[in-house]
Amino acid sequence: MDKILDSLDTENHEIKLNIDLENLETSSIDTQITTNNVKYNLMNEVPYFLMEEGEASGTTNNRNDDGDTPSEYAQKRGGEYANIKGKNKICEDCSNGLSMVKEASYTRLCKTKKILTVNGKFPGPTLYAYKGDTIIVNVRNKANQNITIHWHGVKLPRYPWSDGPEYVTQCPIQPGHTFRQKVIFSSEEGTLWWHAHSDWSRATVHGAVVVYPKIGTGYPFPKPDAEVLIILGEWWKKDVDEVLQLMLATGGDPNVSDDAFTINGQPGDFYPCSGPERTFKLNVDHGKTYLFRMVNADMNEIMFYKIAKHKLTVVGADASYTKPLKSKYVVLSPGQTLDCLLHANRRPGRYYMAARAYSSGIGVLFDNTITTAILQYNLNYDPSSSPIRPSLPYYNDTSSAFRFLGQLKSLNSDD
Ligand SMILES: [Cu+2]
Repeated sequence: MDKILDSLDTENHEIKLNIDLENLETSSIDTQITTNNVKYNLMNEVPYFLMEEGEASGTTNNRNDDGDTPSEYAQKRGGEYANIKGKNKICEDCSNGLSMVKEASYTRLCKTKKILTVNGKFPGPTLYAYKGDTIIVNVRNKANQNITIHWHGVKLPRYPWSDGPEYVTQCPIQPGHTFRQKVIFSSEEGTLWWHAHSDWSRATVHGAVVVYPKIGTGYPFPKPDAEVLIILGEWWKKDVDEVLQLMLATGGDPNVSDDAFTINGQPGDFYPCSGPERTFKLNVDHGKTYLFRMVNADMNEIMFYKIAKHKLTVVGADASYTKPLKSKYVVLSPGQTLDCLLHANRRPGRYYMAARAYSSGIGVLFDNTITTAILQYNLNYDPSSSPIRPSLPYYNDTSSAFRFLGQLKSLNSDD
């Protein structure tokens, strides 16, 4: 059995975790979570990399204004650091420390197929860190194809050796092999994502990265009551490799027939052969504020996203804070992330959130369908009622797309 060790070094502000790539239907994984204070000597691991002491890694001399080390501060905050370790458990049933047997395959739109995943999850597991953390990730490739894992939007200052793009910053990880990589979170704060960076494998091999403010600091907005991941993705009925090969052979656009967009892995209520069990549902409490951590993990499409009767206030993009921007809809380019605040202050009930592609190219094929999920107020809705629908911008509404994008401003900008 394969063993996965995940440990947290609070003194050195490091998290270590393993992720396994696997083809569903074929693998079982044991996961063990331990906490210990193993000290990693990064300089020994990467002998050709020169880093000035304390720089970028965020692992040394890291004290807040009160003089606390991260672990001291974490104790004051009720073990918040321990919680983040718990969040990084990338097993489904870790109650015994050693557990998790993965089963089978994914079914969407009445078709079952094997997909490449990390730990059998689609979307993949979320990686949590604090700004300044250094994370060690062991990737074991149990698939039958080469793979790399890329840390999208992580600057990795002066450390490009494990950034992911195949044959650019690293060789691919071959089937059966393991690659140990270091991810340095220096100035990023907010939401990012990780994904495979070999051909189209990222279509299913991806997940969110959440970077919290450095311990001792906070958000530049009132702390939300809770946070929610919203990952926009796609479901291809064909094997994604087939889609890619066909596209390359014809020189045209990817075949988009019968496919779907997804919200957190689910197409929603309006696709043929989809329905309530294939719809992501978000329960909210009236009066609370939620931080939506949004990722557009689509291969190619810019997406409009909107929640019926609710506005979103954008407060960050690509792990940088923005000036607050209140909008009835948001636009995310492929690969982009947004942090948005949602105030659950509308009449209690059920509301659709929906996303569709923006496409203005004449003659360009694209998937002109709408994916949906449901926002519903706890204890205040009739589960049989039909949610209120939002009116999304039309697919070729260039002015709406650019109006939104043009209004995004850095928190530090003058205007
Ligand atoms: Cu990327």
